[in-house]
Formats: sequence, structure tokens, C-alpha cells
Amino acid sequence: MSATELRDAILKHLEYSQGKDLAHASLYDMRMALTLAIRDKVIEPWFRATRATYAAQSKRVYYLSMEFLIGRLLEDAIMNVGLTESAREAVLGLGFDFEAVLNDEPDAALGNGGLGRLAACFLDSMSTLGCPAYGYGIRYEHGLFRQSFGPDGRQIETAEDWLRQSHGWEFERPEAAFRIGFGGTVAESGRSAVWTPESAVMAKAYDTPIVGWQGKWANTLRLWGAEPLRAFDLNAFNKGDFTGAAAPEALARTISRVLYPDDTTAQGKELRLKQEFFFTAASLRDILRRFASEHSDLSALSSRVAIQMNDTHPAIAGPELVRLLHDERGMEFDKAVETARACLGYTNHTLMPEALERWPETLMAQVLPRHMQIIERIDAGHARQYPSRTVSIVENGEVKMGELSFIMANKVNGVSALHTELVKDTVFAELHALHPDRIVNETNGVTPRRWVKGANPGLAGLITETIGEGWEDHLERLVELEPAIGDQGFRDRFAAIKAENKVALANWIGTEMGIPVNPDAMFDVQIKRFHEYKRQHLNILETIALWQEIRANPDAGWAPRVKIFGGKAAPGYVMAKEIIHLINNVARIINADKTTRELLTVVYPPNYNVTMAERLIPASDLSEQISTAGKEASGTGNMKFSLNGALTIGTLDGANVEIRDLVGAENFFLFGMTADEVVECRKTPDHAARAIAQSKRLKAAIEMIESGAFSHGDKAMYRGVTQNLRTHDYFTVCADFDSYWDAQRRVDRAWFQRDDWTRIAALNTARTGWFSSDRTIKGYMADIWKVAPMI
Ligand code: Z15
Repeated sequence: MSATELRDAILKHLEYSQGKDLAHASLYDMRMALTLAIRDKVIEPWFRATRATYAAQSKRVYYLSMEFLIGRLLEDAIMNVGLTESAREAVLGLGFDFEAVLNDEPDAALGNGGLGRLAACFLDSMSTLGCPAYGYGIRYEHGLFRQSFGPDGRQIETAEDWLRQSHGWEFERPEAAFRIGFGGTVAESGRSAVWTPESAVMAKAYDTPIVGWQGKWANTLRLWGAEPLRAFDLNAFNKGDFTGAAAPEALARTISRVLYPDDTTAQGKELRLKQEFFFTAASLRDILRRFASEHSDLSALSSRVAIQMNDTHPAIAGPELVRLLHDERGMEFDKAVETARACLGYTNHTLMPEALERWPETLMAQVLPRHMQIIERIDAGHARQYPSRTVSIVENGEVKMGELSFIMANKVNGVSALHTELVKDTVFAELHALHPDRIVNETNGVTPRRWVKGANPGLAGLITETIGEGWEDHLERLVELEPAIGDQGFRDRFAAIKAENKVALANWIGTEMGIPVNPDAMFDVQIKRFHEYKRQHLNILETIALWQEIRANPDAGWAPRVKIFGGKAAPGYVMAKEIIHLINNVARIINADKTTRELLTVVYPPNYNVTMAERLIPASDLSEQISTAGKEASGTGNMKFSLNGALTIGTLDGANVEIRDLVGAENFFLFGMTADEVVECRKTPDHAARAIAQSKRLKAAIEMIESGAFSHGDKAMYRGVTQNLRTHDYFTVCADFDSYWDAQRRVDRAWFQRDDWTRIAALNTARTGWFSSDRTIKGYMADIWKVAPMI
């Protein structure tokens, strides 16, 4: 499509979809008109893909996820249908700034962090590979909260409102609606049971087409919105009860109202359980309806249907599918369990006990009485089949969703090599011994379309010039860059692109935050959710220690640094919020110190999201991946940084291990204890006190916080953080501090060998093509789903 044709399409949508002429079009009108014109281009491959799948009666993948952290869609879609140049020209020709039009789109923030972003990268890769697939989730009215900082530096949360404007990408499907019940009673009737729910809502489908690279294939993301069975109680209204008349509506809509803002911590809230059942049950009904339109023999279900449970959030899929097959379709119970298991896969994303979902048996029995019975029967069946087993699904009055998912899945996967081994050795050791072929590894990946080509067009251009076209969907080809890295000319180009990205980021920080930053300084970046295990406090302690040393010894050859933080804390996570507060106040004090101004700046832009990540990562020199070993299941930000030519300082945790193997140990700043050593260390009750006593820098940094230096003299302000470090320090910040400090000084030294730094940065890009989510999805297709690509 030429720029003129696209221009005509935009004008048509301006007029007929937005009801505006060009003279009166707002930025929003232009963005919507462009969105609809691009959406039109996606329809053709979307229909083609759907028809091809039906014609071949192919097995389909159903990816069930509570979260899809998509970000913006427009730029990505334009890139995938190959219209970037035409779109820029057309929009410019109509008198609008192309970047401003793209920036007008709100992020679709229907997720918290890594798990949700992974689901979004998987959608992109499934469409790129021609894997017939549906993403299923919830159409939250409010995505992840917006973060701002109060004048004192505390996190403030406000409701996010992405659906205030029309969405543009989605199609409402009023005909695809299912009634989803809750509560009520169960009546035995012969061999099965009849569940009569006490209340019910409608799940209505909203479809967004997800187009793959070069528009060869498109899949559907189907999100469910909750609606009342009857919108309005006219009787109540006629009696003058206006609030009561609208009550059924408000109640039903609550279910899809808001994303729970917790990442890697489970909140045992009834509404959350209802959300989980709501979208899982609607999706299963949709899947069975689609199957029944093509086949009649339900025992063949698993040859046509692969359902992936993204964490335990959709774990009720096991019992619900058994209920649908047994209670509602008359399949014998054990066969229903077998059939369901043959369809289901379960991805585990964490070993941390606080993230593993458990529901009180009483709550489960109250919200889903029939499912509770089925769960107990599954549990008893497993016990009968494996008499030696000691694990069970229901234990101490709780339903353990991890065990349920494991037992109801035919494959269970971890998300990095290390994590998968730990899954086998720790949380699921006994179940692994009983089912030794069930656990497989699928190391996470990221889509290179969004995270390299879209976010870093300069680097993408250099890659294409050097190794030719076609690397975007064959990212392993990045190794072909390696010979070029020996050329001074290539390295200079690589360095110049990084420098340009840094200037752009420095300008953005200047305008957004009013903080001047030197684009020639090292950009040292830690962006991720705030959690103690991710150890942002280790980073800020090192920052304080560094500041002190620079003041004491200004000419010791410090590498000038800009420390950049980004990320949100769950609103109820007191310790994480205290760390945010601390970082903001350390930044305030350090940035005001004129004597260190040239060498150290701390910036923490509020409201980190996918769009901000796209801005920060291409401009980063150093990637902070400093979690306590054994705690970060994989990490995916770590992969984005490496691909964009940042060097990593990190622990042997999650996918860091695989990154280091690929880029070479000599090109990775390793520090800290291993996962085994962390476990050992905790056996010494005063490990933290000992570490503090042994490290004058750590001691001084903690004491400085305790002196009130960052809290206007208030010595108690950060006691939550400092006391925890001194007495408990489960995440071994203190024990790893000196090792981290030393690694940072190795980073300083490396920074001054600038050409060698560039060489290593380019090696990071060249050697990490394996982290494309295309490789990950090929693994899922071959090992778990047994689905063949259609293109
Ligand atoms: C989440 O974002 C992750 C794990 C969870 O259990 C929950 Cl509830 C949310 C993250 C992991 O922390 C991260 O290491 C991993 O890369 C990501 O999932 C995707 O697998």
C-alpha cells in the first residue's frame, strides 16, 4: 500500500468512522483513523488464517492468561504489515506529527509485569509462526494503576482508564456470550451432579486481531467482559429505587472492572477467584463450542485442542473441563479427567511460596461448590493411583492450585533452565518423582519485532545493513554480526547508535523530570516491579556507598553514571513502597550535591510501563539483574537489554545463567552467591549482621540512612528497610553487598576501555538471538502442544 492509498484510507475513516473532516480532526481523530486504516489491512490475513485453520481442522492452541501486558498496538501493527514508511508519509502529508499520533495511544496495561508481558510476546510469536492460536483473558476496564510520586517521594496510585476512549482495535462480539454461574447448590442425579448456581453473569467476547511479522498470519486475542444477565431492574426503577435499579449491572461488571495489582504475591480475595473462574469457564465453553462445530467425538478433544495455563490463575480449567465433560456431556469421570489432562499444560513462573495460589476450602466450596467436589475426587483418584504419595491437592483446609495444575496437566514447564531444575528439586519434587516425564523446560523469550526493530530502529538498520534482511523472524541469524564486530567502522556505528539513543533519553528525562543528565555518562538501569527479591535496595545502598566514596576521593577514576530506576510496587506491599520512597529521597539528596554532579545522578521516572521500557532499554549501557539467586524464575527484561547492546551486572539467577553462557563469562559482570550458597547462608542466623560488620561501606551506607540524611533528620523513616536488613535479610542483600560493589568497580574499569565496551555490547546483540520468543514458542509447539505451524 502506497502512502497515497493509505492517506485516502485515513481520510475515509476520518470522515465515516470519526465523523470529522481533516480541518477539524484532533490528534485522537487522526490516531483512530490511522488505527482503523491499519486494522483494515490486518483483516485480510486474519480471515485467511481463520479459514485455513477451519479448512485443515488443525489443532488449536488456547493460551489462558489473567494478564496480557500489551502496551501500544499501533506502531507494532504498522511495522508488521510493512507500512511504516507509508504511514509516516501519509500522516505527515495530512499535517500531523507521526510520533505524536503514535504517542497518543494509551498503553494496554492488562498485566503487572513479566508474566503478562510474556503472554503478549507469545501472541506476537504465535502469529509470526502461523501457530493457530487464541489468547484468552479478561477485558479489564482499568489496567494496572498509574504511578506518581508525592512531593515527599512516596508512590501514589491512581486508576488507569484506557477504555475511556474507544479502543479502536477490538471487535465486540455480542453473539459470543456465555452465562457464568457462582455459588448455589449441587444435586446428585444418578452418576453425575447438577449444579444450580445462586448467581450468574454474562461473559461477552471482545476480539482483537494480533498480526504477525509481515502480515502472513493473524490470531485472535479474545478478552471477556462481564455483564449482568439483565441490565436494569425496571421494577425497582418504577418504584423510584434508582440506585437499586442499576445494582445488578454494577455487581456483574465488578468482575471485569480492575486488574489485581500484585505481581508474584497471591491475594486470597473472593473477587479474584471469581475473575479466575469467570474467564476460564467462558474460554472453555468457547473452546468446546468450536470443537463441537467440527467434531462430534469428545474423546478426540486433545487431538484438536491444547490449552495452556499461564501460571495457576486459570487452574480451575482442570475441574471445570471435567465438569463440562462429565456432568454436562455424560463422559465417565475417569475418562473426563484423562481427556482434560491430555488437553492441558501448566507453566510455573515462580518458586516463591507467597506467589503460589492457595484458596481456603470453605471459600472454594462457597463460590464453586461443584468444583470443590470434583477437586476432592481428583485428589482421591491420584492418591489411589499412587498409594505411596504424601502430597495432596487439598491440605489443611486449603486448595493448593499448583498441585492441582500439576496433576491436571500433561506437561508442566519452567521458564528457564535453572528455574526448571529448581521446580524439579523443590516445589514439585514429589510430584516430579511420580511423573518424571511431565516437567519440561521452555526458557522464556521476547519478541524482536517490538523489542529490537520497533524500539531501536537505529540498531535494526545497522543489523540489516550488516547481515541483510530477514533476521526479524530468524533472530539466531544475529550471530552473523560477529565477524563485523572486529571492524572499527562497525563498532563506531554501533557506539554512535547507542549514543543517539542516549541523547534522546537524556532529552526526555530533561523535559519530563527537569533533571539534566549527561548523555556521555554510563546509563545504569534497573527497571522491573519492586520486590525485595529483585533487590532494588541493594542497588540504592551501593549508590549511597558510591556517592560517599566519590566525595571522599573525587579523583579515583570513577565512571560517570546515571542510575535509572523504574517500576511500581503493589499498593499493599509496605516494604517495597518504603524502598521506592527511599530511592526518591536518595535521588533528591545526591542530585543536589554539586561536588558529585558530574559523576553521579539518580533518576526515577514515575509510571514505568511497556512504552517507557521501549524508550529506556535501547539507551542503556548497564543492565541490573541482581535478584537473590534462586528467586527470579527467568526474567525477560534481562534479554531485552542484552539484545539492545547493554552489558549485564547480575547474579546466577533465572535466565541470567543462559545469557552468560551465550555471551561468554568474560563479557558478563557476575557477582553474588549461587542459589545453593544462599540456602546455606541462611542457616547462619546472623548472616546479615556479620556481613555488615565485615563491610565498612555497607555499614556506613545503612548508618547514613539511619541518621536521617535522606529523611530531613527523621531517623525512623526507613526503619522498616534497615531493621529488616540488620536482623533478617531473607534476600541476602548484606551478604552479597561487597561482591556487588566489586563487580561495579569492574564495570567502572571496563567503561574506560570504551572501544572494548562497545565490542562487548555488540557481542551481546550478536549472541543473544536465541532469546527470541519465536524460539520459545517453537519449543512449546514441539514439546507441549504438538501443533504444527501453518506457514
Ligand atoms: C510474574 O510476573 C512472574 C511470576 C509470577 O509467579 C507472577 Cl504471579 C507474576 C514472572 C517472574 O517473576 C519472572 O521471573 C518471569 O520472567 C516472568 O514471570 C515470565 O515467566
